[in-house]
Amino acid sequence: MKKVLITGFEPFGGELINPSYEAIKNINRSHVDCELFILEVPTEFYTSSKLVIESIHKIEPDVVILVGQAGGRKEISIERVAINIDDSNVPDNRGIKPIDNPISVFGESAYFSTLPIKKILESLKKEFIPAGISNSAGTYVCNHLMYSILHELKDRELNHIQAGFIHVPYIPDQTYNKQNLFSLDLNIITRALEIIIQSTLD
Ligand code: PCA
Repeated sequence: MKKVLITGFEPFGGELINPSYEAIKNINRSHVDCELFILEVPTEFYTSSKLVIESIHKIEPDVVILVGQAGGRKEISIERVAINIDDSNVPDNRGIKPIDNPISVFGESAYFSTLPIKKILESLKKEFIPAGISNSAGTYVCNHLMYSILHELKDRELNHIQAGFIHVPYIPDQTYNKQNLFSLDLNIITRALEIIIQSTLD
């Protein structure tokens, strides 16, 4: 049976929850045909990637799906690419606020997701879940984690491990006191992640 590592983030930016972690916790293991490992990751530039890299070497998964919150987005965003830059105007949960910093001095300018992004999109659309391909994971902790993992897999020649990043919108618990902000039900986000796992494995 294939092994899938799926990660979600701790809350950040004053939020009490992060829908990425809430959703991965809710995944119904009988809906996915794999051995599933879930991991909560701190919203911190350097510790996030260190922790996930350690877990990859320990678990030796076939697939790594990184998930994060993108408040304000109106669909499940299947990220296409991570870029070699940390640039933030808000501090991470450790107070770190890098400006124009390359993530890796020797790394490529960018790495593409190795998940089947178009196939995933089609599978989500078939179940009427709002979804799209995104061409920017930003320059904050999510992009940092996606870049670092794809760099590590390339650098260590672990090309058989598929990896990529999914951004999810807010859930209603986070938007009742914010005006005009889109949210998606937690059960829909959870279902989306089950579909993403399954269509990557199929
Ligand atoms: N979203 C942030 C970092 C943690 C998270 O869930 C981002 O998009 O960079």
